[in-house]
Amino acid sequence: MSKPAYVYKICISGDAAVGKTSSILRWSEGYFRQEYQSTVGVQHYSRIVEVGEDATLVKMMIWDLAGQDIFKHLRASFYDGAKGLILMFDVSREETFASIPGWIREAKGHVGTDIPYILAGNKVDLVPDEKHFFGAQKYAESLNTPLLLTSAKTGTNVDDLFMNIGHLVHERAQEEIRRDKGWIK
Ligand SMILES: Nc1nc2c(ncn2[C@@H]2O[C@H](COP(=O)(O)OP(=O)(O)O)[C@@H](O)[C@H]2O)c(=O)[nH]1
Ligand SMILES: [Mg+2]
Repeated sequence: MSKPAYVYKICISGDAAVGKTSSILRWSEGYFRQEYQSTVGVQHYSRIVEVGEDATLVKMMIWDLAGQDIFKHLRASFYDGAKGLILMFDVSREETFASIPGWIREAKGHVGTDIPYILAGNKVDLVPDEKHFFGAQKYAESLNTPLLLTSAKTGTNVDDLFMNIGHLVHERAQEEIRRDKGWIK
């Protein structure tokens, strides 16, 4: 494969055990790991994908952070330079959805600028008949951000999740380039 034209850092955050690491592994390596292994510190995974109308090759670097509070001191460098954010909760545990505003505040505080983000309700395989997860759809609309219902276990919407944020980030980056060149104000 040829070289990517851009490299984008994208962070994924949310409470412990919502399925962040499983989702990244499903997307970047195509498998699901059943046993629980909590992420220690920061890890990253990447994949080269095509985005935009002209199928530009971009490398998406997904940064994964352990949700545990003891790692709070790592978070400034975790968010540094991020171009996009995935906020994940577990549709079978409402408290993980309740934590989302806190995760958004934390990311905004560290990143400093307004970056595209996307909401993901993971583990839909556990509650397949439910349609309204704690008002998540309304909440996403109020933030003007997409909500994807995913399952790292079955693979449902996982590709869509990462491609969606990839597109948003690429669009934003292209917009910034045009602005820098003075093509748009
Ligand atoms: N049923 C189900 N289990 C999942 C899913 N995603 C993750 N898990 C399980 O949830 C636990 C926590 O997942 P993990 O990816 O380590 O969560 P993280 O702490 O957010 O990185 C593990 O036991 C996974 O196997 C999913 O979509 N469906
Ligand atoms: Mg993890």
